Amino acid sequence: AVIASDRRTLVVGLGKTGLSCVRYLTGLGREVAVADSRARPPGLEQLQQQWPEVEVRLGDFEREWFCGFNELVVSPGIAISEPAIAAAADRGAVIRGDVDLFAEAAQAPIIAITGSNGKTTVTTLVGELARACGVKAAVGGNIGTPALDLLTDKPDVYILELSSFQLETTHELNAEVATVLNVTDDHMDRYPSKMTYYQAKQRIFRGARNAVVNLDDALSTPMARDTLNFTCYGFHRVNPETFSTRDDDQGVWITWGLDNLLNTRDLKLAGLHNISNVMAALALGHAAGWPLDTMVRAVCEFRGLPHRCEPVRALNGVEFINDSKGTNVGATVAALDSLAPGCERIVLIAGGDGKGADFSPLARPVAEHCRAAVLLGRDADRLAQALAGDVQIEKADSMEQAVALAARIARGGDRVLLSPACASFDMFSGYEDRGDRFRQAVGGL
Ligand code: UMA
Ligand code: ADP
Repeated sequence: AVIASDRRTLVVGLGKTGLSCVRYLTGLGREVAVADSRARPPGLEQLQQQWPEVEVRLGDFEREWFCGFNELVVSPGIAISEPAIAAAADRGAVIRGDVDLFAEAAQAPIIAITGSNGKTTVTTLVGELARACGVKAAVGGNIGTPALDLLTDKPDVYILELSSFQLETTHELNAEVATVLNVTDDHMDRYPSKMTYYQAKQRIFRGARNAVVNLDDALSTPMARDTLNFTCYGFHRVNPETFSTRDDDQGVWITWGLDNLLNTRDLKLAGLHNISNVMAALALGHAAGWPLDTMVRAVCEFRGLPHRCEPVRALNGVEFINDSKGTNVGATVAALDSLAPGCERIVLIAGGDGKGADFSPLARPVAEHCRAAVLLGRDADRLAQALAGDVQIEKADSMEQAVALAARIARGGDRVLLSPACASFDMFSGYEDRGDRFRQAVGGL
């Protein structure tokens, strides 16, 4: 490796993450420079006000300049395969992310959660369990607050939601408890293969002491398991030291070993996938050493989050459900399979930016559960191709039109489900905006 001349750290990206890195590094007395490919990145004004001495270069990344640094801290929204970053790495520069800096500095145990779906729900729920157990928790990461901004909280425990992008640039997380909830395709526009996406997620186990393993998804198991303790969960796998479920004449129970912990009708969350999320949260809390009885009481209070299989309105016997956060194929498959048992048929509203995904896994649940699919957004045609022959298909140009069409098609006892299997950025400012527009349209019926 060549020793580069610039002693500063180059912070690449000036979103929430970039700003948190500047704040943290300058707080340590380190010098930084910033690059962002956008002409007007979101944190620019704040940077110029608070740290006027920091050099910022905007627009196309400059290869030569990047190669002058020994350390690059790269935001999750930027691929490390970007030519200027790859060139700096080839010259011997260390490429890391905000979570790597965080892991080095954290003084309290870390509970780390990744997976293709359910991350935000499980992370929020584990935060609630901590609170109920009297444990002071700092909750952040991909869920919203950048990890480095949690350091000043001085908590008893950190609870982090981590994306594959954040894990790619993390060398050793050293989590007390780590989990990969599940792996189905996502972000195929950023990964050359399923394998590289899976490997990024597996990095969460580096240096971990305890792993929480989903027995229903083989890809949840750590690849390197030498020194790890396991806590397992999964449907219908009643055995010692495992969170599971059991059916009897009173319904479905969540169990620990041979004991019934709670009846799922006492949960305020809907859907089978949420029973899986509850088991995951209990397993994480258990691995962290928190008392089961307190956690059981707290999971029964948890109401879930907006835009995730959220009931919006019942009208003429039709229930409208907002699952705008269903942004990949696996999420929509789970939402359909989870919500179908409670209704006659589902009218699905889907479509948007598919991020390069293969839509074919949707064909089976759509054929089984749907009366019709109303499609919108950039990948509506590709989606229609994947579903062709299995179901009535309609196209819409706007959310208002999609909702009106779906309402016309639905019959009493049906559910109208917005679960797009796609990102929203082709038509909306984000999944919240998309879900809000759905709510408004439903309210206006
Ligand atoms: N960007 C550029 N040029 C740059 C830098 C960024 O075009 O030089 C673009 C990126 O392509 C992206 C956007 O700017 O479209 C934001 O990227 P960023 O890295 O600046 O993002 P932050 O604002 O720092 O927010 C990030 C996470 N965003 C991403 O991973 C894209 C947030 O997750 C996270 O909450 C935040 O850090 C705090 O940790 C959001 C997300 O969408 C919710 N995550 C993806 C997901 O959940 O599917 C992974
Ligand atoms: P993430 O943060 O990983 O995107 P969320 O908790 O926000 O996950 O849930 C997003 C969507 O993923 C939900 O609206 C639902 O459709 C689906 N989902 C949630 N939990 C699971 C799960 N355990 N397995 C499969 N799909 C899930």
